[in-house]
Amino acid sequence: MQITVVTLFPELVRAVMHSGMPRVAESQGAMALATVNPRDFAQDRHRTVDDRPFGGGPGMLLKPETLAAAIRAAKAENSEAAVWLLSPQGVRLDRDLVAAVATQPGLILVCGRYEGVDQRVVDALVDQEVSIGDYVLSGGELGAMVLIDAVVRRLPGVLGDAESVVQDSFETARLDHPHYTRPECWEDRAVPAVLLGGNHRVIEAWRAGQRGLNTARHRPDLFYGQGLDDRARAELTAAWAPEALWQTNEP
Ligand code: 9D3
Repeated sequence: MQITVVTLFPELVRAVMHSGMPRVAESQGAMALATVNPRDFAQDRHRTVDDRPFGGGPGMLLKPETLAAAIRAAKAENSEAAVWLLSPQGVRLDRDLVAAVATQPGLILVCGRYEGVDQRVVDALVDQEVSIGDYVLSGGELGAMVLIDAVVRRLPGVLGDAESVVQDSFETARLDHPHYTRPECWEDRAVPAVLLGGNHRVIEAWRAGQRGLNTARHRPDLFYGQGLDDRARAELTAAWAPEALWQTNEP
């Protein structure tokens, strides 16, 4: 997937994106990241990219000419990509949106700064506005990085087997089960005995039950989304009556 970020702070985007999972994805050829800086399209000797809003009010806006030139340059090198503007008034980013965009050949992410962008550029060149949540950020860059990190994890072949399992539980709308490492007893707190037994079928049933409980408690919207379905019932059974599972001692 080709991702082009239109930003006044390309070094910020590159620093974060060229580490961790996005770097793995780039080295595998699953993702290619480029940046386009509106400042490179400024005409005057001060390389101006912002201007005051018509009608008054606080703050500055990104000028239409330089922002549009940058978006058009991004489209020229990433021709199959939709143009998304990171903006507080966009649709909320969620796992469905991440999953949908992960199947696309390309994506252009436009980062606003200051008070925002000239509306005519949005009308002319932006396909969709996307927000990462109801809080105020200083600009779109952190939103773009959140989106890229989430999308990269969904690209085929980027994650190893171990992490794909975690991805599965997320994909199927469950929170994680609790995790424990050595020592078996730490400050009078014991690791759940089921994890020490080595019966992997039972351990997986216990973990599924814990994921169900965790989800029911912290995200009832996810757990009860389609009512109390068969899967939720099975998880609750595993969580509340584990001894029924422990007695089936097949390895
Ligand atoms: C305090 C300024 N606000 C006046 C009511 C408007 C405003 C303008 C620009 C608020 C935030 C921003 C910059 N934010 C983003 O570009 C942004 C963002 C966000 O603020 N929250 C959640 N997701 C996103 S994605 C891009």
